[in-house]
Amino acid sequence: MTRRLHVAVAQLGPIAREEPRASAVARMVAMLREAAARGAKLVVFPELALTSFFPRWWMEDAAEVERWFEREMPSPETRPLFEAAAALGVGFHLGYAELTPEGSRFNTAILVGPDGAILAKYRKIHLPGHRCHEPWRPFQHLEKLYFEKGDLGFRTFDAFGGKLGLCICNDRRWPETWRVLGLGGAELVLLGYNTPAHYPPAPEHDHLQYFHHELSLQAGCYQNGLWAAAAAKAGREEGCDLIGGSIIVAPTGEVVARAATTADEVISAVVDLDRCAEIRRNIFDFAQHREPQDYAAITARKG
Ligand code: CDT
Repeated sequence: MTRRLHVAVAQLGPIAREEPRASAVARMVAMLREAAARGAKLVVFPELALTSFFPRWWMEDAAEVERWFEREMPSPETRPLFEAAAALGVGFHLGYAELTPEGSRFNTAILVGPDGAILAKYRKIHLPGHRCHEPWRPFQHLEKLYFEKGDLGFRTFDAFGGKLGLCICNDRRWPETWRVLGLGGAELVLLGYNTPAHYPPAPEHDHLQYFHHELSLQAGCYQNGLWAAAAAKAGREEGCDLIGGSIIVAPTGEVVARAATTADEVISAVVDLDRCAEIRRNIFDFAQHREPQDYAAITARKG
């Protein structure tokens, strides 16, 4: 008896600066239907999936910044996604900019069950980029300015017949993310990303963007014996190229599904959660082989 979960990743093509949330939601509902028609039970949407990737713009007016954030979830604009998913009996993962009642701003992801109820929430911990306007850049990356560091930790959740973990974009590059989720027993990690193809501080690495993305995912999965499903916001968005490459990766580190475009695209795979044991009972049997007394530097110091 294996635990099989049909997972889809719904990659989004670019979202224009003035594109209303209702349009992005309609695109996501169309992909939700396609995924459900294939038999998927869980659909992964990208990071900040409701709008253009706004941290690329320096904005001084607080009201201009706030318009990118969600005060409630679901909201009148996002409710159609929740209703369509519940009608189809499909769960989903959604990234969005969250403004809390206390006024905190987070880069957030939620996991929604097949009945439309929010099961889990994660707030991005590794915020990349910078805090100040850097006009020399062709575009900004102001996540450190517009978001606070997430305050929910890397938790794991019992859902969809397994143990799920969430992280967001830059988190995927950090082995600590994967290890903490792995130690929490995660069998499937869901994540969304917006990764520019051009990295202004080190443009000599531009040609490696897809490689570093897959390298991070494959290493995280293999070294922790878990699955991952990663959804891109991709394509030329307001003059900025975002990589595609949405993938589903097995606990062996093998890519089992990969997007072929940088547009709206659904990929899917049947994920056997019991395959995590192939790795976890062998090469990375944590209980047998980890030596945490020699890892103190990881939490004792930052850099
Ligand atoms: N969204 C996000 O975290 N993007 C970063 C871009 C590189 S750092 C400016 C990433 O790690 O993909």
